[in-house]
Amino acid sequence: MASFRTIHRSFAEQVERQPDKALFELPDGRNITYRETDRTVRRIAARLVAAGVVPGDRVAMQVEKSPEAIALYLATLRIGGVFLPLNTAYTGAEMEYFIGDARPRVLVCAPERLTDHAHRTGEGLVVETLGTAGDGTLLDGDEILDASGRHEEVPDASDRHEEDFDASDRHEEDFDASDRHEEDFDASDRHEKDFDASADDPAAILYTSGTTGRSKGAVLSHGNLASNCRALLDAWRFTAEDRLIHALPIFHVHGLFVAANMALTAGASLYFLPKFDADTVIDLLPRATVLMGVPTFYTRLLKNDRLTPGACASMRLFVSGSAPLLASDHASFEARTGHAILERYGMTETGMNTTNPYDGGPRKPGTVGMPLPGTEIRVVDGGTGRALPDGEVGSIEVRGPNVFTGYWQMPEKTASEFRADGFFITGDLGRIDEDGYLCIVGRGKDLVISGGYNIYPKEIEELLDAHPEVLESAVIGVPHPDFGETVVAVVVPAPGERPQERELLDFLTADLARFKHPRAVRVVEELPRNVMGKVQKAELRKRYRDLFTDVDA
Ligand code: MCA
Ligand code: AMP
Repeated sequence: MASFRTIHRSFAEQVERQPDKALFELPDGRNITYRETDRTVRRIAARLVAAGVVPGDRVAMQVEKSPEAIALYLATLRIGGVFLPLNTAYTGAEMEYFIGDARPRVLVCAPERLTDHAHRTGEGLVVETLGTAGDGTLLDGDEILDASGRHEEVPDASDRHEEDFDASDRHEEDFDASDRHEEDFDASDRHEKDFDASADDPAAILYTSGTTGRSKGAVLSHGNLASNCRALLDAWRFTAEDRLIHALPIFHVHGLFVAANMALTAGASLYFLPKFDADTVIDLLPRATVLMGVPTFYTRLLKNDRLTPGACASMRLFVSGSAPLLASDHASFEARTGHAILERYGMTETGMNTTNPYDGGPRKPGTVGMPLPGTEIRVVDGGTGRALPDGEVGSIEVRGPNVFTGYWQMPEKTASEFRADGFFITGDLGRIDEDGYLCIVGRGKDLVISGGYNIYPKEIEELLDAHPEVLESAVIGVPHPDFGETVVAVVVPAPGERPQERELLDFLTADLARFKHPRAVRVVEELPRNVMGKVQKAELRKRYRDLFTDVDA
């Protein structure tokens, strides 16, 4: 395999190239430069090394969005750690599972949540804190660096490697994850100081429920992140001149491995917002060039009268993904602003797979475009794996340097989600249209996507079924004007019981992040089933599809 350049090394190059450029522009008016960010990266890296992190160790983070949280990500990569970001909405029970499964060496939590996690310290785990005001134990003691701002155990940004990636000799096969290396990762014979990842080394674990059951950690390699970022930079013509409005959370692929990675490696600037707010975004549009968001961003922007062509004068690109963008929103947005939103398709396990064209072709509403260079997409008969002719609906499968290395400590599950020829079975259903564009028409997997967050019905059903007044339940997604889809629970009472909606929702609180809570509970006598006894969720979705159509988003 030819050489490649990791995300952290590309960032380091930007530090050298333009140290005084603002990387982060914050709502309070503060700017943080590339050089300042690099210093924070080194500080945190030194602290992680002091906590005992060696290559391959997981570093988990559940903190609010901040520039320091991005520095923590880069620091983890720089010392060979495996970054594990967790949704800030996860509750105690959910955190228990992730920490038990991933066994991180370090957990970084918000200072105010230290007491929730303090008891974990000791069993091979160090708990650190990181706040949003430059506070937290992770940033304690600048003296951890020497007078020149360095630490002997932390590789310096400017350490150059022979094997640096040269864009001019890049080939698709450069990133073939299946093509293993002599120098394959071996934690025992690595010294942190020398750490420079090879393409197959793990860089991050992101939890996703995949098609069924408990959350699984998708292990993404340095090659996955770097190759996908490179492909997107090229596809979307993203450069150091760009000023990106970053309003996404940084614990998912979209906000971290698409938006942040692209800016950090291109040498661009980020308007770094703690969360999405339509007015704030519209205030920033006249100074920005790119926005990346989930469809809910666009639905909400369209409701705002201040969204005008003038407000978008400096913008060159609006990107949507993580959930289907309504064709009607696409059309309204173009009519209002003159910009055709560019829709793309990705997954936690694969990063980005396809994109509508930046130029050279129309951005077609209701489609997710064509495969990124180096990535192959096919539509097959889900049962037999036989390729289907264009136009026919089938199972979407993907192969390429972007596809993850496997689920954390689940070799059998990993094997079952791949075909023998290396294609990954996405669980999405689609067809290729007459122009070669992929259209996603549904999901084979039982999944609800609410405001870009994935919610797995099974997780909620298992909790509801454990309620003493519930015999069984079925959880479905129904259309919602703001979130795209929202969760409805359909419940059959245990004999003689009459469970109340409020009581059932309260029952979920300790175990389930708020965004996963059903927005409605319906109590029924029985669930519709087919002859095989399988619950007919399609029938339930039909029955309740109008529950939220009149809700004012
Ligand atoms: C917040 N709430 C939600 C959601 N977000 N409920 C359902 N679905 C949601 N997405 C709940 C909160 O718990 C709270 O409940 C209430 O709504 C308001 O919370 P708030 O924080 O104010 O919500 P918001 O700011 O309005 O957030 C909505 C949002 C946000 C902007 C759409 O959810 C968001 O940024 N989503 C992006 C998710 C994302 O990055 N997905 C990418 C995954 P209560 O008031 O009852 O307590 S990566 C991926 O999918 C792949 C790889 C890909 O292709 O990108
Ligand atoms: P996640 O598991 O969070 O990575 O979510 C990935 C899933 O989001 C995909 O398998 C799709 O079902 C869905 N998804 C992502 N982007 C799009 C899109 N542009 N249109 C429709 N569905 C999408």
